[in-house]
Amino acid sequence: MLRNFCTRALLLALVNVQAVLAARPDGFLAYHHKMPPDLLNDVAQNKSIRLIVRYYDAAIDTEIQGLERHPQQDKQFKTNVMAFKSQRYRELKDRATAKMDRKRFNIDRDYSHLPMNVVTVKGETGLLGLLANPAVAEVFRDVELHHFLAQSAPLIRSPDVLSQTGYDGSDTMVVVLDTGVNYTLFDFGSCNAPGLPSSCRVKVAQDLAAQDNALDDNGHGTNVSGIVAGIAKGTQLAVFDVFDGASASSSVVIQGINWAIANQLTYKISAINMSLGDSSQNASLCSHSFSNPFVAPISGAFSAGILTVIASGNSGFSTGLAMPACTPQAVSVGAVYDSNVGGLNWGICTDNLTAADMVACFSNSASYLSLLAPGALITAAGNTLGGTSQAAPHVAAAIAVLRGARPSESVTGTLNRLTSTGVRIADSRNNLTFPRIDILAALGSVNDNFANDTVLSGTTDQSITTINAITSTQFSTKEVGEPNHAGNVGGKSVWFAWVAPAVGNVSIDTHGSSFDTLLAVYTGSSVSALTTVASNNNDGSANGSSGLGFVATAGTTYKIAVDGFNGASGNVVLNLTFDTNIGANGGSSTQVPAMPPWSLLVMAFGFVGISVAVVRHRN
Ligand SMILES: [Ca+2]
Ligand SMILES: [Ca+2]
Ligand SMILES: [Ca+2]
Ligand SMILES: [Ca+2]
Repeated sequence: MLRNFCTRALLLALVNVQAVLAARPDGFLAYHHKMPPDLLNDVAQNKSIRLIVRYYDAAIDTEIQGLERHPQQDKQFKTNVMAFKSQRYRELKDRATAKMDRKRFNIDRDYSHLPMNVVTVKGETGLLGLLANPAVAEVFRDVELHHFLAQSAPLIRSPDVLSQTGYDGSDTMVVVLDTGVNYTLFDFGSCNAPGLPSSCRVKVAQDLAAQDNALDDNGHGTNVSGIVAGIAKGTQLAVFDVFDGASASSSVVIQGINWAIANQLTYKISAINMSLGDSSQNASLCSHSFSNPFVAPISGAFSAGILTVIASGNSGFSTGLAMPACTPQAVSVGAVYDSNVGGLNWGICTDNLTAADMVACFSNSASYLSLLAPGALITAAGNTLGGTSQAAPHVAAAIAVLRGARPSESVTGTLNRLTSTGVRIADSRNNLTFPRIDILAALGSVNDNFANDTVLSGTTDQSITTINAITSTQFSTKEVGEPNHAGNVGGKSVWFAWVAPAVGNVSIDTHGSSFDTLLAVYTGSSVSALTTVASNNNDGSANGSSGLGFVATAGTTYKIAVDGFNGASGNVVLNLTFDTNIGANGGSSTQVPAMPPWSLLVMAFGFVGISVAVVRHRN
């Protein structure tokens, strides 16, 4: 009996905190799952508090999910779905807030495309009235965020890995939520106003926080925007000043995310960049924390086709990311040095030595960190800064480039490109490895489709020209109507085109490729109506490589397909040798008419470290 009593006493002690809550006449216990545990302190003595509120209705959620899974996803359909969602969220919020006691409840801010708004409630009664509303799913404090450490330092170049590709993020937009942007700078098109002149890269620039009458009163946003503009030289920008001095309210930042969702279809927004956060250390994804109001907004952006890129934070944590980088579906980004910049003291930590691809000591890391990118030291728009703030916009720009190249790819597919092709970098602090973005590798084989073939051309030197192209077939596909190359079903083809400059012997092989290849050469202008010139699966060389030869006709365009046996994929090495010795003149190389020295241009964007080589014979 006594023992039983002791056990019950212990249990009572353990539940003491809840018991106190339960004992309250106002019955907050029933709603503890909707609010941060210590929120009651904020409304003591009838104080007012501003809260971000998320509303939920299961029936609306089911309706929306059904529409988002609908097979028809053209622009008109997406526009209709977006309008429908906005309308349903409007109805949900109107219904819920109509019942509120206006003396204790005020709506401060609304988000047109999220099931959320920002309200002020007064005292325990006001808070309880809000929580008791069945449509209210949870409430968050409107926490203040800051932009991450920025340090001026001597100049290093801003890496521009896109200089050799045609893809620059054209026909996309990146939304930057920061301290604003000085769009009058040359980097943005020397604009007079957003979108003026029409070449101005910044199409939208607004203060969402209190108007400070400055384009950028800090310089942080201009640097971050400049990195995006410099890496994705074709993308447009919408830059919102979400900072009031040195801090940004979550509710204002969410306003920027809402704008991106509402305008995704208008501007083809591919990414949101948030080089901001708090100082918290989150060892795992912060999906169920009353301290993170960004879960629903970032999820909303994701389903609208927008990736939200967030700096991991500069606290030097090796086992945790800041909020909101910790949010599920956020693309969190840590920083590496882009070169040896000597020793650097960051205040919070010191790197005595630095080197390219070394993780910076300030860069927050955790097992779930998405990506690494250059973040120290980056000069952009006339300002040199270092931090995860500078790493994030490299990723936002990379996303713009990838989405510009493949606008209809899923955002999951785009992210997978970056994570699966990135260079693996070890973080010596926690012995974890993370992918450092490699935009060229992530672009994959841009010559996947027949219509996008990579044109091979080269300098001929007397009679023999050899061209080597390297590309990756990792993300390639087989098109409708595409023939089986060399008699095998394949599945991941890439296409090259080559115009024979004269009559001659052509030898093509895939020697050196990393997988069992199929090779076929065709003439014709449609993937479903091709005439086979030659094809081969295995020519007896290593790894199931392929090789073939034929006599080329002057001026004919040959379409060359490389696929993988039974859908295998990897890095393709394509070697083409053209010999005019058997040509019309029929004589030796010295009798071939001199040809103009065409400059070699192999537009093979597919794989990092593309090598293009002309082997000159018979000089
Ligand atoms: Ca401003
Ligand atoms: Ca401001
Ligand atoms: Ca293909
Ligand atoms: Ca083969």
